Amino acid sequence: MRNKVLKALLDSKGSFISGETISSSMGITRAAIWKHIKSLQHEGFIIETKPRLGYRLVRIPDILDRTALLESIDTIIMGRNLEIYDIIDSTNNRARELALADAPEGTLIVAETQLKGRGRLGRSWISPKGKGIWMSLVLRPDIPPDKAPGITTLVAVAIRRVLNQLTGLDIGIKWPNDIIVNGRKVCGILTEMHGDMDKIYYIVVGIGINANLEESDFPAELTKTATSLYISTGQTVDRRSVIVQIMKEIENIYYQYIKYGNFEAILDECRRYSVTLNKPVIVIGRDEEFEGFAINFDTDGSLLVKKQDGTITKVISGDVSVRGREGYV
Ligand code: BTX
Repeated sequence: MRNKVLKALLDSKGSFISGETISSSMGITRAAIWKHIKSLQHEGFIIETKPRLGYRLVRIPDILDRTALLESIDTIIMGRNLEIYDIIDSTNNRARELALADAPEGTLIVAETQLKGRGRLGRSWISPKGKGIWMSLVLRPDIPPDKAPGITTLVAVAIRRVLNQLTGLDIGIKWPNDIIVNGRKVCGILTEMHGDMDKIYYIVVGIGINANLEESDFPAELTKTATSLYISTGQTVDRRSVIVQIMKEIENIYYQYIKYGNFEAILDECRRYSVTLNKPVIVIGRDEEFEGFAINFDTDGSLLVKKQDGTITKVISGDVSVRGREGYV
């Protein structure tokens, strides 16, 4: 009922809607509606009430509300099957669980906080409550498994576009999975795949965006390498708009790619905004570490690194980290 009352307010798009209209369309008493209005106000929704005119939704609070988010998402597939959690271990875990239970492509899991947010190679991802965007998207691309790393590239390109459009900041892409502002990580992408030799069953793309975190939200060891949109612009961002626009942008780029297989344009955009290319880098693998110069991306999105002896090594994103020789980027 609470969601239905909220939906009626959202549908009237900033105009007044009378208690009578809501009550007759929903078949509940005006007293019951008043009770839900009061509880929505209590949650932080700003609702103006006027005798004879009724109710008007003035502002949605910065909580990730499923009804409000679904109302704003204007995609056909991405994010239409949506779960929102206050607390979760990891949105990637839940997405994987749903993917294994046949959840459709585009299923999106969002959480206010994660207790076991994770990065690549067993690293952890801090996810303070209500400050960031911690979400995972289920994809089922009909492409060969060796093309799966391209999905991370595509998502990075989509996120870079959206964050740049929303904040005007210079946003870079650090190969293979980080989004960078002022030399620091503002977003990380964790792509996990389940498939066999020749088929992908599903891919879960985990996206962590430091939206409104303050300096004090980061542990001391991250203050030199991590930042947030809020720290970089001095303004809080509306997390809902960020999610809505990212879903739209991923939908556009992803289906273009799946349909026409044109990865070159995506790679070109990635090259243009890369903070990794044309720099000395250190490649840290499980068993070895080497230095070289990042010269280009290969057609599959892997990184081509020229070693000092002139040989060129193809670095595949799976299990390596890349650091700039001068610092993090
Ligand atoms: P990564 O392995 O490239 O980065 C992890 C490293 O980044 C950590 O070891 C730490 O040094 C640093 N770090 C941890 N938390 C943050 C943060 N909030 N901001 C900046 N740096 C940080 C990157 O992995 C991929 C991260 C994906 C996170 C999303 S959130 C939703 C989804 N669920 C989940 O468990 N993971 C993904």
